[in-house]
Amino acid sequence: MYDTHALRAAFARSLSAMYGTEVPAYTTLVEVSTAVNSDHLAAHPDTAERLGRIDRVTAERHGAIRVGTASELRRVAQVFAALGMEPVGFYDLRGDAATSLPIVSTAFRPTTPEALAINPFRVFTSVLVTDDRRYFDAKLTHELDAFLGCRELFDDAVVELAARAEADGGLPDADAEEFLRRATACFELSDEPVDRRWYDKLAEISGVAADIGGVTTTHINHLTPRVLDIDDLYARMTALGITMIDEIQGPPRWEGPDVLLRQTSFKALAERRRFREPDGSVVDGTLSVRFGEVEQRGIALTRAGRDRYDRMLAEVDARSAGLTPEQRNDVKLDVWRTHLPVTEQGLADAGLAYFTYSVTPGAEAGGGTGPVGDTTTLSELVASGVLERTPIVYEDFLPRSAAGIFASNLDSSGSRDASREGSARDEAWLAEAMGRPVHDPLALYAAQQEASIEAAAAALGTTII
Ligand code: OOG
Ligand code: NI
Repeated sequence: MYDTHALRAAFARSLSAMYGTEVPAYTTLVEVSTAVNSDHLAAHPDTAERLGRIDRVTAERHGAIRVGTASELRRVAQVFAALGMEPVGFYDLRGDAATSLPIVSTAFRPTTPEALAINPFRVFTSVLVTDDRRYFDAKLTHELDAFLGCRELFDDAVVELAARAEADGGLPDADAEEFLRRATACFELSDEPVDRRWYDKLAEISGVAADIGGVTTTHINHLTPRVLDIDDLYARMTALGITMIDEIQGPPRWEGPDVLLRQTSFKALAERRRFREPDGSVVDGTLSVRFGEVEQRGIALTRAGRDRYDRMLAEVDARSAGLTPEQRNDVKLDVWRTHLPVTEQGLADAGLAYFTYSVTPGAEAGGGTGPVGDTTTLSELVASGVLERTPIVYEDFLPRSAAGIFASNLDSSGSRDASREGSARDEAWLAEAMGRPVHDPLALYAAQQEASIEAAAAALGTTII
């Protein structure tokens, strides 16, 4: 029997093995990431595992996939449900000029600390907005919907096995292996010829639209390992002659705590694909849509922390127009030092980040930490050594970083007519399409923090404010 968590871990391994054969540079990236992590642990044994144990971090991956319709989304949600991965968060990447892609997205991931600890595999999943008039006119919407309506990304057998796995909390060995094999195959790059005229027509509007709606199958777009030191990773990949995008997205490297997410990527080499030409002949060609990405994760921010982060980004933008990536990084650093507390305690006291709290072993035994009053504050209990504070890791994505990763890896940025109306898509649309609720990521972190405080208060017999 494979339970849900074993299925998820096995699926992540299976996808990783498949992707390694398809994109050899991914294997290099995983090797370098593993070396960065073990060297970082050796150099900083006391602090390296503050944001995750080395075995979790080194096995950790996120993937990205893109689908075309609500019904494809519903089916892929069923596949992920079999793996204990639920939709978390709504991302609208059509937004402003900085995030202008005809898609909306969610992330499928485990939602409990226990499941995340076993295997945190997550997949950023985007769905094309085929009727957004800023990108597609009515005729093209019609053509796209007709094309997408004829294809089947996830066959009935895989969806049925997934539904059984979800209902039963796992599958017997033979069924599990069949499910894993079939589910992995759904994400392989297809050898079906690509209709050149149709693909190019969409690519003129948007590379993402072509990647999603220009072909009859889907594929895993990238698989991202996690590192403990992304600057070191960047330097090592560059030294190997692999050209990375020109900056690390998200927060800068600085002396304070890592928050949210830092990501960078390299463009994959062109991959061989077959094309069907307008005259019907099939010829070899290439497409380069898949790439390598790597990330370093930091502490989850509260609503207030996230608002501050967004204002900081806006300040960085305002101050760094026309600057080089190095100069932009200096601006970021200055903004960080001005606006963000430089310690975990500072973040906690200002209510900017999420933490869990646990009673220290000494305090539990009643040993020497002094009396705990009827009512105490969290910071007092931490300062007096009664409680230990541990950061909650950010398990989600950042729209700006995602858009930056998309944009820097597309052959063409495409075109968008901002004067036209977009079409309505929101979290409720997403939930309705999938027939499943979409979790609010901040609510998940807040509940985890709250539960730890309640448990600590009960153990100490005090009220914590
Ligand atoms: C998804 C891009 C977003 C990330 O890590 O922010 C993403 C895609 O390329 O389909 O994966
Ligand atoms: Ni990614």
